[in-house]
Amino acid sequence: MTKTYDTGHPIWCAGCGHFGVKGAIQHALDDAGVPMHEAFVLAGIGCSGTVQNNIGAYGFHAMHGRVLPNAIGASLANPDLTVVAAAGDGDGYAIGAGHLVHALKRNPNLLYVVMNNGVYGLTKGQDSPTKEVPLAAPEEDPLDAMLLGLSIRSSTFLARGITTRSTQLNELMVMGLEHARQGKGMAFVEVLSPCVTYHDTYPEWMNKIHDVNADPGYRAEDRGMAFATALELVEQDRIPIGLIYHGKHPSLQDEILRELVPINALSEEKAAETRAHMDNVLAAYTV
Ligand SMILES: Cc1ncc(C[n+]2csc(CCOP(=O)(O)OP(=O)(O)O)c2C)c(N)n1
Ligand code: SF4
Repeated sequence: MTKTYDTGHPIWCAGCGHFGVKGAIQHALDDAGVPMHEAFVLAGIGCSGTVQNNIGAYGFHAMHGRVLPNAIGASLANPDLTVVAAAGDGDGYAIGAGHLVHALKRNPNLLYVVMNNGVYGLTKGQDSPTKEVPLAAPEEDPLDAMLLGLSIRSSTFLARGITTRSTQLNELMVMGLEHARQGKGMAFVEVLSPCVTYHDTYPEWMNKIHDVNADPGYRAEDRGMAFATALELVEQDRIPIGLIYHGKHPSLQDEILRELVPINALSEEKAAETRAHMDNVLAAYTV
């Protein structure tokens, strides 16, 4: 017997950017025609961490900062799943920063969406690594995750959108999902998604964004050009948005599964083995 649950209503404050991110992820899944039972959306902890409750897909609530290892495991275990991982900037760029670096290095086939609002929304507005002028350390420069991604040579898809430009955001999300589904590796899409309650950056960010794809001569496949352009913009206190980089590198699945027998957790034999093992583990705790 199976039961299908309706998606729940978001718990976010009215005006929160995360509504736009949820819409863009759902749009990309719909555009690609992914049936609900073949889509898996995982999220970390934070206001951003509830997004999977509101999307028509399997959902998983990972530990704070740990959504990427869970998502990579799922995509390796069941290559038929379309895997989307989502996190906040606190989740993804502070406690989860190490996982981001290594995921970009390994290039797994999944879409990773970070909802950047410059603060820890759920815990009431503390500085995150992307806060422009951190209250606790005003001399620190904010992290720019696109520059970080560009510095890792096996990154293959780096894009940034903003919730106020929904057409562009939808296009980036569709392209990112396609990249992952076609086995080209990890699509990393950061979305500027303001927290209207603790750090309302709508006016400021609308003045600072610069769409690199509108620049004549900008080539997203040229890592050097992407890096020089993004760095120059960041140094001018601007925020580069658009498809920043799109390149090629073997994916983690190419590397791991090329010579090994695929680890398919769905095979009957494997499932029976895993069930027997879990029964033994549980039996050990039974008094
Ligand atoms: C291991 C661990 N450390 C800290 C926390 C507390 N915590 C919950 S949400 C959160 C930050 C959320 O901020 P962000 O990831 O930016 O998402 P947002 O709420 O802004 O969407 C923190 C620090 C936690 N739940 N688990
Ligand atoms: S606290 Fe901020 S991030 Fe959280 S739901 Fe409200 S506006 Fe969104």
